[in-house]
Amino acid sequence: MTRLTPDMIAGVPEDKIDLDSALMRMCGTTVKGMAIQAAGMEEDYDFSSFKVAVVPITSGLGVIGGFAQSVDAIVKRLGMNSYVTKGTDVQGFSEGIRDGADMIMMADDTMFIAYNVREGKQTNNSWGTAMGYSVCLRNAAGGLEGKDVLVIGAGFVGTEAVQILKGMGANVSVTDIIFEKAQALEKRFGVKAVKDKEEAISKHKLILNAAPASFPGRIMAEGCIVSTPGVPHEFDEEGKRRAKAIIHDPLEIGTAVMAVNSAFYSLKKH
Ligand code: 2YJ
Repeated sequence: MTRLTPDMIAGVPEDKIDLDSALMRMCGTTVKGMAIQAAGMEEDYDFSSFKVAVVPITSGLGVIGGFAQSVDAIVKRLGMNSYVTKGTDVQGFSEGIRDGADMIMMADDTMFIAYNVREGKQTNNSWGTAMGYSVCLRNAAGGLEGKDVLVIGAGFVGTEAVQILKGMGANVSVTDIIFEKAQALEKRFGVKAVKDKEEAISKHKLILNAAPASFPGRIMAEGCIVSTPGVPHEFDEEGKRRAKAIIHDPLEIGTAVMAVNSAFYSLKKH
């Protein structure tokens, strides 16, 4: 799993990439609209009564400069009442509980979760990322029913994406540099494992790239749509020209889906 670096998320708190405009252009929804769809809901919601504590975590490789502040800003853009705890780790968690937070968000080197305190339920970033990028792909493609979709990468996000995209009615193929991992998903979920990644890319107009690598534009199909959460993120000029849309951000799509999904554990009840 790739670790984010401060430079990858540098513009997130101030919304420098203006993801709302980019998603609106490519997929027809705002970030909040996409996240609401990803949580299986339709109408707009006012999340302002929902209090979120973001806890910086020092374990493992430690705090990533700007990470908690980025998560906080993303959650605020959804209209939630968010703040970064003063304390870190268990102290920060305890602070959130003490202050009456409805949700605690925190990440170490392997997991990033939103914990709904009221319901005792967690939403993890692998699912949030796979769901968010699948919804974006579906919206950009005008639906996925009966369409061929390639998932690159059979890790945590890829495994979630395979199931989600299949559930959206797509004919899913999956590829991984370790072919056995793609074959394992074929066996588990009845999707198609493909060995030749480059050939698969050139044959697909709809791609969810859940691997921490991009690919050369010369092998991309004209007019393809690439939903690509992986970091580092880099597509060459030819790729950018050939693609109808390249959907990417370093943190916001997955985080927004986690937060909104977590909030709905409480709000769906009322
Ligand atoms: O609180 C902090 O600043 C750090 N402990 C954040 C660590 C963020 N974690 C990562 O970037 C890992 N790659 C895990 C992310 C999970 C993505 N599915």
